[in-house]
Amino acid sequence: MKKIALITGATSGIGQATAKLLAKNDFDIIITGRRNSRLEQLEEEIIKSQSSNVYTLNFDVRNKTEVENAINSLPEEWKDITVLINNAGLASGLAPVHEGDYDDWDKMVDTNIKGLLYISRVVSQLMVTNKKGHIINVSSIAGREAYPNGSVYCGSKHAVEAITKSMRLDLLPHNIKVSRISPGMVETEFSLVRFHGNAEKADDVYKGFTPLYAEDVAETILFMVTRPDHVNIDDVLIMPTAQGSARDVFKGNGH
Ligand code: NDP
Ligand code: 8X3
Repeated sequence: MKKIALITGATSGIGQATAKLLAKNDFDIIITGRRNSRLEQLEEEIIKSQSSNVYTLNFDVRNKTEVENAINSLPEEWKDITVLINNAGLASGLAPVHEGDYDDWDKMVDTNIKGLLYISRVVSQLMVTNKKGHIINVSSIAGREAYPNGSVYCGSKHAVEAITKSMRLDLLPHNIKVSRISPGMVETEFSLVRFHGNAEKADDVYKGFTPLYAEDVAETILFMVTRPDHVNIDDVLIMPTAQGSARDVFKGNGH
């Protein structure tokens, strides 16, 4: 077996691009997500075009029993996970706090914070036993800054930033690297999910400038996971050229 990378949320966007790129670069990969047909499609595509092995786990990161059962069900040779990319996440809704939707809030907190913790708990335990590993948490510019109507999403990503810093210290004695990558606007299914499937609203978000693409983030993740053993890239903030802060996007030079 080659080095094994587990990517959460590999059915779309950043996770899917990262799975493909790591498979192209000598990793065996474990792909996860809720939409099983997409996982099957991705597995088939990678196996056809790469020499990498792929293992598929279909679960919801919000359900800690599903998370535990999924990881425990891995064949022994697949439990030697070298890299964990905690990517699964979402924004649901965009509303001021006094009009926020409780279901949206639960989804974001349960996925972005609790889901990330559940999977980290189980996989980091395996890494501690193996005395090696690398965990990359996908945060966001929303983890560094707050913007109107984004209190819960921004709060969840601020939590990811803090959790990452503590994880780094917890896992320091165990030879396990911990990093975060915080992208600005990336054109994926993110806005479609945020606007509850409204494609017109989602498309508008990326009009008039060139956003990041999932592949831009994947390439940076590849760089992070291929540094020598003694190097940990702690913290990456990656933005579109046209975006200077969470709220400052210059429209006019792009597509
Ligand atoms: P996408 O919507 O394209 O992908 C999100 C992925 O997360 C999907 O594969 C989805 O899979 C998975 N996911 C969501 N909820 C769950 C769940 N409960 N259990 C398992 N998997 C889940 O968005 P992105 O690729 O953009 O998002 C990836 C990460 O990047 C997120 O954490 C997001 O917050 C972060 N991010 C995104 C930015 C952007 O502008 N796009 C900027 C900064 C950070 P499925 O639905 O099949 O379960
Ligand atoms: C996703 C990007 O614009 O909502 O994290 O902060 S944004």
